[in-house]
Amino acid sequence: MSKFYITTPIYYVNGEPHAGHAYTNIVSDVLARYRRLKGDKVYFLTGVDEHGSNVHKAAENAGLAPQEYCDKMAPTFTKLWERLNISNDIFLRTTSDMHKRGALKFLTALYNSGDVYKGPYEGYYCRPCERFFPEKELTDEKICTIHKLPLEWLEEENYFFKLSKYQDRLLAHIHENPQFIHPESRRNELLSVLNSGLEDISISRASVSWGISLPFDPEHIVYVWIEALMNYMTALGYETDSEQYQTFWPADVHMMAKDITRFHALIWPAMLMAVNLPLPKQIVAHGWLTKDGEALSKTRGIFIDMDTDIETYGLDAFRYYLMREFSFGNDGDYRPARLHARYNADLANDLGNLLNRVLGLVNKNFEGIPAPTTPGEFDDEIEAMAQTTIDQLDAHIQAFAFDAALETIWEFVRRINRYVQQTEVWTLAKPETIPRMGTILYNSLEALRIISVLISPFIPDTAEKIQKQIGLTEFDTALEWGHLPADLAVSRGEPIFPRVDIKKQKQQQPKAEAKPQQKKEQKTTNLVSFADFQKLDLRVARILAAEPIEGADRLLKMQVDLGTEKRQVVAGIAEHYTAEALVGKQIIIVANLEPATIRNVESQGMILAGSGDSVVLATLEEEMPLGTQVR
Ligand code: ME8
Repeated sequence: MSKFYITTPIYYVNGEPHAGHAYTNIVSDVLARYRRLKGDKVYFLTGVDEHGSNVHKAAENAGLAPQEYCDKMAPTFTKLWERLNISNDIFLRTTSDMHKRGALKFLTALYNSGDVYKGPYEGYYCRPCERFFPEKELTDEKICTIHKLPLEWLEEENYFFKLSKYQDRLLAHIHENPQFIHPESRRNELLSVLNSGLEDISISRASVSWGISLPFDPEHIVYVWIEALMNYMTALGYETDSEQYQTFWPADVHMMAKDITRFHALIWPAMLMAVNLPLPKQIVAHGWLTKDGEALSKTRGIFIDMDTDIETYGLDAFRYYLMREFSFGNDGDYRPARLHARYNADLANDLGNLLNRVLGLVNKNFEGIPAPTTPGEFDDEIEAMAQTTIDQLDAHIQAFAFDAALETIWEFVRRINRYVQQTEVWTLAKPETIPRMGTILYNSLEALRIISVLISPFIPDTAEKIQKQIGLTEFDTALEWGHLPADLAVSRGEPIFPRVDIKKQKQQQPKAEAKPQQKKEQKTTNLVSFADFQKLDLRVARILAAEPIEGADRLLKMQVDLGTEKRQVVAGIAEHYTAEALVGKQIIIVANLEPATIRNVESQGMILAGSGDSVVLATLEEEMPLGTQVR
């Protein structure tokens, strides 16, 4: 069994946590849960950073003493982690005794290393960042590039850490350990910082009163960032050299957003080098979660209303959306309309309906789960695909490619939907074919059981609901085909992803692109002649490729094959289908509609779909050759 120690940043308590913090903790939770699933011994740390002038100021603004203020704020974080089903093993507060004692031990060791000296310091300081801006980062306006607030001029006597001394060792470490900083873009950025030269950094503040005094000079308070980094060790019981500390240090993953990689990948390792302790194995940075292209910010008041979305769609849909839609490492804009689309397409349609359909057929035709007695077409392929899905998922998670990981699982979900379709299992309830029907249903349920295990790190509640409905009383994590016992009494419960109240959802959506006026009542008095109807050229076509249109949440651009020619069409179905789910589908197209330009994209035809509260594409009952006329 290997160990896995994963940490999130400890967040400042100068404001309540927001969706950006939620993203970091959900990503870390997925990794922690995945490693537990694989049998690793996991320790998962999150916490709060309670010292420094930043927090002190917030306490003053709130009219509270700093400790009182921190005691009030810390629960806003723990409550959110509970609400988001975060499986952290510890919640560290930097005002705790355990942390303070550990920090003093570390600071003493740092001082004893001989790499700490006293000197004057002056420069421009950003209070929300809690850092001085080096000369080369200063703009003419002397404004913080992150918080867009004016920098303050500070002059004081400080203690310094000889960071510059570690430049070569840091460079060598990063070169020798290519995985040390992830992703590549951040690694390159930090290499260029290193190559341009490191300056020594101040590690104390004489002007700050809220924090931990230096053990070697109580007049000075340790700089909040230096103190905060030590939390990764103090949380394990470093001060007593505990068994926990012996087992889990060094950390396997320090997870964070790209704003604070310098502290973690340069300063923290240099501090550890100075005191001769092992370095964390990997510094992993994700991008910004943005709203309308802007970074969320407590200081600037830019928020995402995650409460409403979780209330509307459920926690698992929110977790799924964040992990599926954002490409880890890059910035991603949060859009409720995309969450809606993912909910309908991936969760309710692909997964929810599959479970419901298979359980419905089992209930109707069998007493409990049928035994797989009668192998047939596609069975081997399904079983093999279960294994490739497991393997590919592992590779994607190792690479922090959570979107690809989920897409891999969903390819399998969609394959099982096709399996049910191709075998026309619902037609097999006759005496001579019922054993085959039972086998197909068994295989579908076994696939769903394996899917439930694979999705459990991402959407743990849903995974449990699926297994309960299949009839398992304890969560079965086995990733071997055939583990599902026959004869289990299935219980087809409530749909796992029920229909969402669309009106409620609509209220939150940004104004959609202008839609042609829809007539409320379609009276049949509006008759057309048969000759008029015959003017329409309706054809069977297949979707070859689909992609979203930049800046239009509801639209998808598709390439379709009509047998004799290929066309591009635009359709307003992005809230109901994802691009991936559409590829390969047979649809019906109005082939002789005048071309139209929608959002600067030419559309050469129209796709037919049922359109009410939800939108469902029209298809033929069975596949037919492309280009077949529909009358
Ligand atoms: O920096 N998108 O605390 P902090 C994604 N106390 N992630 C975001 C985000 C966004 N828009 N906004 C914040 C500190 N985050 C220090 C850390 S650690 C030893 C000390 C997340 O409250 C992301 O993880 O400013 C980012 O790195 C962190 O919050 C910064 O949190």
